[in-house]
Amino acid sequence: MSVRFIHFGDTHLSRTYPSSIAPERVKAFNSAFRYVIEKAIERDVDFIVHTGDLFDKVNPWPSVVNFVKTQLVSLDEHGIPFYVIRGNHDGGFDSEGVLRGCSIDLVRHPRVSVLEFIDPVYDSISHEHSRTPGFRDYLDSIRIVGMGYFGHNTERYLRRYIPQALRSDVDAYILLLHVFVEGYTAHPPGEPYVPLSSLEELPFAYIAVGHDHEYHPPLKLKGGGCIACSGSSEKWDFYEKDGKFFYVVTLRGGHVVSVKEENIPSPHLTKVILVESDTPRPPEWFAKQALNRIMEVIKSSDGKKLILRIKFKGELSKGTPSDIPLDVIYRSVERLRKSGELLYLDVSPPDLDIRLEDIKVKTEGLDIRGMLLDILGKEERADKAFEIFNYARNLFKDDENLTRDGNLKDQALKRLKRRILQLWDLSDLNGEWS
Ligand SMILES: [Mn+2]
Repeated sequence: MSVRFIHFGDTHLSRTYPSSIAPERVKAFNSAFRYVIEKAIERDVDFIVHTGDLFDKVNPWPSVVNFVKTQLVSLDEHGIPFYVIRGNHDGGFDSEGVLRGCSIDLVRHPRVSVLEFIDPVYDSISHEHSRTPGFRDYLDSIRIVGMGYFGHNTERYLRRYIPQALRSDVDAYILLLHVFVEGYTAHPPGEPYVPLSSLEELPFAYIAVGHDHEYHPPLKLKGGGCIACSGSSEKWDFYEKDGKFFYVVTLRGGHVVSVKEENIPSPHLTKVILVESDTPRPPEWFAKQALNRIMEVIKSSDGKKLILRIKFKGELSKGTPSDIPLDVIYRSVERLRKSGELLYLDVSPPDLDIRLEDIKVKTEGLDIRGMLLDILGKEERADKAFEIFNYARNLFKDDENLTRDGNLKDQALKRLKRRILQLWDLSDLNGEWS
C-alpha cells in the first residue's frame, strides 16, 4: 500500500520578534502554517507530521491558539491526522526535569480528534496512552514514534522508549525528533545532539528531524531508511537562510520512494545588509552606501514587505562610529516606511575599526579652561575652577584613590573638599562639609 504524508516543523507560532512589528510577524508565521495545512488538504495527504516548536512560547497569544484550533478543525473535517511532538519552545519540562505546562495542550479541542500529541513521558502518565508511550499507529500499518525534546537526556530516552515501540508487525516505522543530529544537521558546541550513527541502524523508514531551522536535503541511511530536516517555516531571526520548505513523503511497501521539498512563501523579506569596506572610509560613505543598498533590496523585493538590519564593517578614515549620520538613513527611508514597503529597519552595533590618533587629538584638544570661563564669566573664578579640575583629575589618575567602581575613596574625597574650601577661603564651613 502507498501512503503520502507531509513533514514540517519549527513553525514558532506567536513569534513576536522584532517586537515593534509583533502583529505583522505573528501573522506571517500563521500564514506559513496555514499554507502547509491548505496544501495537505489540497493534495489529500494521508497525514501530517510536525517535528516540534509548534509555538514559539509556552504562553502563546490567545488569538494564535484560536487560529491553530481552527486549522485543526479543518484537518478534522478532511480526516487528516496531525502528529506532533514537543520542541524546546513548547515547554513541557522545567530545568529540573519536572513535567510542566506545554503549549500543545492549549490546542486540544472537543471537535478535534485528528490531533495526536506524542510524547513518551506525557503518554506514560495518561489514561489513554499509557500502554503506547511515545508512539501512535496510523491504520495499523504505520507506527509513528515521537520523542520530543529531552535536551542532554535525549539518548537516554531514545534507548528507553524506542526498543519497546519497535515490537510490532506494521509495514513501516517513522521517527519524529526535535534535536540536532551530528553528521546531518548543524550541532553548535555545547548544544545537545544525537549522533547519526546511533540512528542509522534502527529500522525507521523515515526519520523526521526538527530543531535545526535550516533546511537539509534528505539523506539515505545505511539501514535503508531516510532522514530529513525541513527547517523552520518562516525566518525566526535575521540570520536564517532565505527559503523555507515542507516535505511531501511517499512510502510504498514500507519504504520511502520519494521525498519532495516544496517552498513555503513569506509576506516578508528579512535581510541583513552588510556595508563593508576594505579600505578606510569616512562616516558619510557608510551611510550613503547603506542607503544605496536599501534601494537595491527594495527593487528586488517582489512586493514583499522589508525587515532590514544594517551592519557596518571595515575601518573609518576619521571620526568614530557615532559620526555615521544614521538620521540621514532614517529620514530617507521615511517615505518607504509610510508606504508600508519597509516594515522595520535597525542598525546593529557597528563593527568598525577607528583611528585612535584622531580620537586622542580630539579629547586632548578640549579647552576646559575656556569652557569654565564661559560658564563662570570671570578669569579669577575660571582659574580657581580649573585648578580644582586638575586637582581632581590627578586624584583620579592614581588607582590608590579609587574604589572598585572607579569612584574616589573617602580619603581622597576629603582631600578634594579641603582643597576647594581652601581655595575659596571657606574654611569656616569646614565643620558642616567634611
Ligand atoms: Mn525551533
